[in-house]
Amino acid sequence: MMMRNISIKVESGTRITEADASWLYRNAELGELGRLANRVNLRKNGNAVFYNINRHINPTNICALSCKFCAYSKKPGEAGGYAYEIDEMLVKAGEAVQQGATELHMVGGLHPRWNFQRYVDMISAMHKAYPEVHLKAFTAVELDWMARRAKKTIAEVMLELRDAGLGSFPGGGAEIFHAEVRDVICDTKVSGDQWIETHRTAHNLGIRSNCTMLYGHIENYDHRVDHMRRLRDLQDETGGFNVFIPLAFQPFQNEMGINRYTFGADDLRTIAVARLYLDNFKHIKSYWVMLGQDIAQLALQFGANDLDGTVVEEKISHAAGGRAGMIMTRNNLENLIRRSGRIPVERTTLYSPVHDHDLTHLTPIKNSEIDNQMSPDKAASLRELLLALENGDTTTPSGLWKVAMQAPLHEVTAALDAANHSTKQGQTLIESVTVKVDSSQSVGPFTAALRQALIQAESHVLNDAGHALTIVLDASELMKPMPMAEYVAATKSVSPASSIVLRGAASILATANSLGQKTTETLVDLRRAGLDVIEEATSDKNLSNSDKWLVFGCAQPAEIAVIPLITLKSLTNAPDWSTWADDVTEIRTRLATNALIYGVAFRVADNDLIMPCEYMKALALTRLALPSTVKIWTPITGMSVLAPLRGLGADHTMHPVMKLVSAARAFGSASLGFVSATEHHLERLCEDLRASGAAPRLMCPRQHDRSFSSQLLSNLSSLRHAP
Ligand code: V47
Ligand code: SF4
Repeated sequence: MMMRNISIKVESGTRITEADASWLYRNAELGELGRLANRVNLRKNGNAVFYNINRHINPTNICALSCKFCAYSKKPGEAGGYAYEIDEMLVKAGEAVQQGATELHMVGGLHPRWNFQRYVDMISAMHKAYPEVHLKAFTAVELDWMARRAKKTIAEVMLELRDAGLGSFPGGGAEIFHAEVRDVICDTKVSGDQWIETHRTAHNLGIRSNCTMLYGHIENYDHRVDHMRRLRDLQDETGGFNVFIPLAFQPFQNEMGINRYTFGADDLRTIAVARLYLDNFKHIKSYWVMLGQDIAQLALQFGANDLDGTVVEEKISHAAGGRAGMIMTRNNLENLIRRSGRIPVERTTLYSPVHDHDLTHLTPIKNSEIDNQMSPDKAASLRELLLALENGDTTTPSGLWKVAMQAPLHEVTAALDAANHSTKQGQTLIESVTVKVDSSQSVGPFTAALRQALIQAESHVLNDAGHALTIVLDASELMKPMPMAEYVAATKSVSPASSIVLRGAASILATANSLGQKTTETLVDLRRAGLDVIEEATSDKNLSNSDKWLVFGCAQPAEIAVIPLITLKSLTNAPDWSTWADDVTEIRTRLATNALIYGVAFRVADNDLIMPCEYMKALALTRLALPSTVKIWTPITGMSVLAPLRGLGADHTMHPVMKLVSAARAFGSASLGFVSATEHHLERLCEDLRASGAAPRLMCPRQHDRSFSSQLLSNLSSLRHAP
């Protein structure tokens, strides 16, 4: 009801209130919120997404203040401190101009020995050398510092800098305005009111500026909304802000004891709420440096219309653990934008297209993207297909292919929400914790290694959990001529309560062939030895479809469950939607006759270039196209391919891929599948899942014959959630 009321307000151009924004933050379904924000953005900015060619130059990291969140600053004399000479800055600026930069972004610490003239000289030298480049420099905090040192008013300082060649002010130093937070994280900085007053002064002098909000530390949603309210009020008064930039907190080396990145779901929510609440702002920036490229791209579907620039040398977030890389090329930026279905437009600092012909792309979209981009006939046929999917009707591979190729992401999520799948956004299942054993050694050492692995898994993850984890054996590694059943039996004897999974259908077929057996006979033997599940391996993609389904088909009478895999591969510039559509259709058909399809795993092919937007669309469509009775697993490893954020959280910060995992819930992901006991730091993973608003719940394959010990059950109670 509340969402409906807010939607009606937004659609009719009525302002939403602080209470509405706060409600959206706390209660809105992410998919629905994103759709609304996306519509508002399309209406304001059309299909174009801005980027710019710029370079950051941070003149010094030596700073008189000690903000608690800042990993960048150094005290005078402290190791690692630096202060560039103006000549050094000119060299950097020259390189940037060579590479086509239209903007230099300069902010830094409050150097105790720099007087105001130094800043004026800096701007003046840069402007004289490169008059065509826009100089966006100095935060309200630095301006206050200069004014106090020079005993001038802020307005005087601003005018002198402008006369020297400064173009506009960036949005830094805003952090969170509310005193409850500001007094804790940066009590010596200018107050929220002073920050606002400084930007008011700039706007009144005709100098435009940006504004930011640092979120994801100790603030709550009300503090964020209060922050945005003050910005909206000033924008009403002056209209002088170019853009709003939410800055996701980077959690290293701070004095606040926070070691968690913001979750993707929170990043996207923040972009969307900002787009809806800040109705008097034309632009919302998805700042890739803080968000990571993956979430930054998704944010373009949640209300953002600007990716910022090439950046080149960014020190503030990287000192604090930012993992996004420092440089982005024009090609990268354009690719991220194009592959999210938008049109890249290079902009100036003040948001005009650099090339006149790009103006034509900036046409607002009044109705839906479908209506805007297709003939009425095509749009009607696409709608019909989406409706069929929503109703659970069978769809042909070519129908699926067409939807995947043509439907914008949000049309798919709308159908997914309407289909009302049993998948609850709040829940993330872990389909059992797994132990993997090197099965390429002979049975004796293998058994010893298995014991060791179980002991380690227990101590590492589940304490005294009892031997009831899932054990995954890589079928392709088992010794030749393959006494597979022997290994399964050995595994069962070491750990009778565990579920045993063989990964790799091809090797099972090869075993049957080498033993001169029928596939069914081999599978019956394996079942007798204790095998519970066959999981398709990535390497099974070399197997023909009929051979694969021969193995899976024979598994059913042997009472072995199967987990087929859908791998999203890429063609030159897009996912291979055709193969994906064939795979989904095949599984859908098989589901009608095979009751032992335990789940369907969905992942991106290793080393393949699939974009987060494409992954989410494929996930939502896969969920839509398969009956809700079958679970879809989105393994962490299958998602980490997307993000350049590699590594498995071994440093005990948040699992880097968790940014995507939390966002994927809005696109139909409810299960991570098997999670490896050693690789994934299970306790931290569960803690992160909970912090991201999900309730992790541990499942076990073959529930009907699982025999968890009471010890295990009590140890796992913290992972459990009432169904
Ligand atoms: O004010 C400091 C933030 C800001 C961390 O105007 C941190 O176009 C995250 O304002 N994690 C400076 N953020 C950067 C800034 C900016 C960046 C890009 C574009 C524009 C623009 C402005 O960086 C500071 C502070 O809020 N910051 N430490 C941190 N650990
Ligand atoms: Fe200094 Fe800025 Fe860091 Fe605060 S955030 S300590 S003012 S460099």
